[in-house]
Amino acid sequence: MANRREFIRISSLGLGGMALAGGSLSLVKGSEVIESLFQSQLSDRQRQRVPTYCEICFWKCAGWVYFNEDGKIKKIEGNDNDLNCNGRLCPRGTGGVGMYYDPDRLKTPLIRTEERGRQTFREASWDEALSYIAEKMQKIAREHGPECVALFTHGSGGKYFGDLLKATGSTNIAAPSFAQCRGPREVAFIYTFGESIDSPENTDIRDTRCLVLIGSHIGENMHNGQVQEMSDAIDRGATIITVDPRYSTAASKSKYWLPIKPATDIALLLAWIHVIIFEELYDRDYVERYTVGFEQLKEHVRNKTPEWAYGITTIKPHIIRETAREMGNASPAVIVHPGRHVTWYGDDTQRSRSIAILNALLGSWGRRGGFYRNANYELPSFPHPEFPEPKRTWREAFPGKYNLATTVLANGVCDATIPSADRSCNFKGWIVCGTNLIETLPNQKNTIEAIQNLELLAVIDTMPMEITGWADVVLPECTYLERYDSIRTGQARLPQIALRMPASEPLYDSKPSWWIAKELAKKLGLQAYFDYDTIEDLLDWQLRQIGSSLEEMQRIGVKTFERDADDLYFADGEAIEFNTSSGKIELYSPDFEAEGFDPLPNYTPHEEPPEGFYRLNYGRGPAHTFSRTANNANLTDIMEENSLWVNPKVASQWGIRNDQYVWLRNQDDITSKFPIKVRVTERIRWDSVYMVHGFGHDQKRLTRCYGKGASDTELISRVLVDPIMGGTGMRGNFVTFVLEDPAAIAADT
Ligand SMILES: Nc1nc2c(c(=O)[nH]1)N[C@H]1C(S)=C(S)[C@@H](COP(=O)(O)OP(=O)(O)OC[C@H]3O[C@@H](n4cnc5c(=O)[nH]c(N)nc54)[C@H](O)[C@@H]3O)O[C@H]1N2
Ligand SMILES: Nc1nc2c(c(=O)[nH]1)N[C@H]1C(S)=C(S)[C@@H](COP(=O)(O)OP(=O)(O)OC[C@H]3O[C@@H](n4cnc5c(=O)[nH]c(N)nc54)[C@H](O)[C@@H]3O)O[C@H]1N2
Ligand code: SF4
Ligand SMILES: [Mo]
Repeated sequence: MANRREFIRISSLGLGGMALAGGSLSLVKGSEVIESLFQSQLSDRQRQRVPTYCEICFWKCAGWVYFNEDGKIKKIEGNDNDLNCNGRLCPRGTGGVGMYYDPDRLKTPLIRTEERGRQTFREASWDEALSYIAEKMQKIAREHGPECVALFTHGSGGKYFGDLLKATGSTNIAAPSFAQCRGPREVAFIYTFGESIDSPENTDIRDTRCLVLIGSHIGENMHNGQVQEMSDAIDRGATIITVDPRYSTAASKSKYWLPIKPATDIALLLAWIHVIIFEELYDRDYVERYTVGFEQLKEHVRNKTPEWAYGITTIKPHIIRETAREMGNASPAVIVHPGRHVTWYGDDTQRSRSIAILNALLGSWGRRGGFYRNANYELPSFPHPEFPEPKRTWREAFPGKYNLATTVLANGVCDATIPSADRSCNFKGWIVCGTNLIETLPNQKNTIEAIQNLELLAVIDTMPMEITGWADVVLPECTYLERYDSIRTGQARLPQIALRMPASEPLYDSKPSWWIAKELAKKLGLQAYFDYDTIEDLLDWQLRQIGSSLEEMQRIGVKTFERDADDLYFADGEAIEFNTSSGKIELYSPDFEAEGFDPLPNYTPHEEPPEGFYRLNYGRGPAHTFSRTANNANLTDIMEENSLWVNPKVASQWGIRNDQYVWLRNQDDITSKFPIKVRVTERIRWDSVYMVHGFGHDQKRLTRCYGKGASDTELISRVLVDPIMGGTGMRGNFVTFVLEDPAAIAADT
């Protein structure tokens, strides 16, 4: 145990840790050597291994599940042939087994017996629970129209519920991975390069000479292949430039750390563009061949000098110039990383546009060491009747707004659930699969008000998370280790597919999403859309269309195909038609202009923390994924609670000691439910405090994580909505310290 703890503690220091993670996995492999001496004594089950891909985060690394002597799940290791992980899982992926063995799991279907918000349920059979949902869905469809039911989903199972919803006549399928996460960058890149970034990102970090991170804290953000490539790039001498108000793990590996004043990144980006244009550091040939709008851009940034940006960002002019030259010298093998969770200040699409423009000037899109061209791989869909045309969509709730959003807004559906006189239709039913909306959407009061107006809230989850406490019906899904799911397709340097299959029968009375959706479809008379007996039939049919089979994939786990052509990068002088209005890379965006938005990004100041308050900054911890791992024994073992990073200057002003517990109160007078332990550190600026997201759970049935640490979400009551695509900027909240237990103070008065 000490060893494992040690390795993950060190690996939490980040990149160097990745190598250690490899080391520790070879420790595990060492024990296999001993095991192999006893091969003859191994049971058949022990000799087998079963392919899976990880569901602990959305990088979806492919791996193998191994078994104990008694045939029970023992461990998961990476699949050597997998492009997302190269045979090594991150600590969370290795710890995924803890999700399967968690005794707090949801075990049977549940139907509410008391008011919403409390875990007061009675057990129900699947038949009863599904009939309950089907009847409510039919009632809503009759009285308001089927499009008044929405699906919120994050993760694999959502696919099947998505098909079910479309079959009913609703396309209102929302995911927090858009408007709470990467939406602004996708829209920015679509309107610059004609393509979104998507996941895994097509950043060619492996071959880069200069990587610029604007807040992306790779190393704490543990997206596996990306961390490995960054670690390799550092070993090969690539320059890392990190812009972050916090001394992140990535900052500690960087040649330049720019401790920017929060919320001012656009000013820095414009100054970089200024230097790159006026010092002629840009890729002239690339810009002439592929872009439009250069002259307008040049005029736009003429006065955006490093001296101008210094006053805003606090980054010294010579550092801005030096770092711009580093980028110019590395061009085109340079990446200004587009980030991932980019919903920060409400002008996020414009910040992401500045990043896209900078990459275009440096000629990095489509170039080795910049952004490679994805090989996308899709499987044919199983034949089904055409989905009915929906009569209305979520967009009608927001006439004239967010026209550039490419996915349904989770917060939009939430807002449109709260009755309002000027809306023709409100949402009446939510199906929620694999997203803990209470902790995921900002402004909890709003989320709860929306839920209180629902006629149906059905939640499919593996754990009794906060969202299940508000449900009318809770359906227990089995974990990813106990089920088949869709074949993993997606994008990478080479086309590749991966299989997930059950390593165990589902424990308790839990079921996989595909089964739940199919059974619900039967109750709704929509079985024609799920015209296969088992998921094995479906997967085998799909795999045979591409010359593989379920049997083959069970044996090999991942299958890699050739690229159609040798086109990972643009060839020299290649004629490229970009999927934008002009067919070129649009430095100046006429589409933004047509929608009434700045065609070139501008910096606008944001509100500063009031006296005695600090900006609430949050991010990822390497050992956890949001709240989904909060109760996982293997991972709580490594990190049990989050802490609050406080600058020593601030700590001494307040007389706060290291390890002292404090409560936080925000600008709207919301106080954290639980106290959080202070970590006094120079690694955070004096104007901000920082915590890892995913803690402070208030559900007592989560016995391991109940009350551990504080929730950032409950303090994010102010939302800065991006007018371009509706993303929810969450970093405009300010907190102050409460040193005495607020409950005790309240009891006293
Ligand atoms: N271990 C682990 N890894 C994960 C996840 C996880 O849950 N756990 N989640 C995955 C997902 S879904 C996502 S979207 C990504 C998110 O990961 P990223 O996209 O890399 O990170 P962000 O959350 O955008 O940014 C967090 C960083 O931004 C800094 N920051 C805050 N304010 C500012 C500012 O004004 N300017 C600048 N320049 N920086 C600022 C913070 O100090 C922090 O270091 O991580 C992925 N990887
Ligand atoms: N305050 C704040 N809010 C944020 C963020 C933040 O950093 N701070 N980050 C934002 C970002 S980048 C993202 S991507 C989103 C992530 O948002 P979510 O995906 O909602 O994140 P989780 O909190 O992990 O919730 C996952 C839920 O899925 C359940 N689950 C896990 N595995 C399974 C499964 O196999 N089947 C089913 N049915 N359920 C399962 C878990 O128990 C949990 O309830 O949050 C966004 N919201
Ligand atoms: S990065 Fe880690 S948690 Fe995410 S899929 Fe890969 S192994 Fe799983
Ligand atoms: Mo995300």
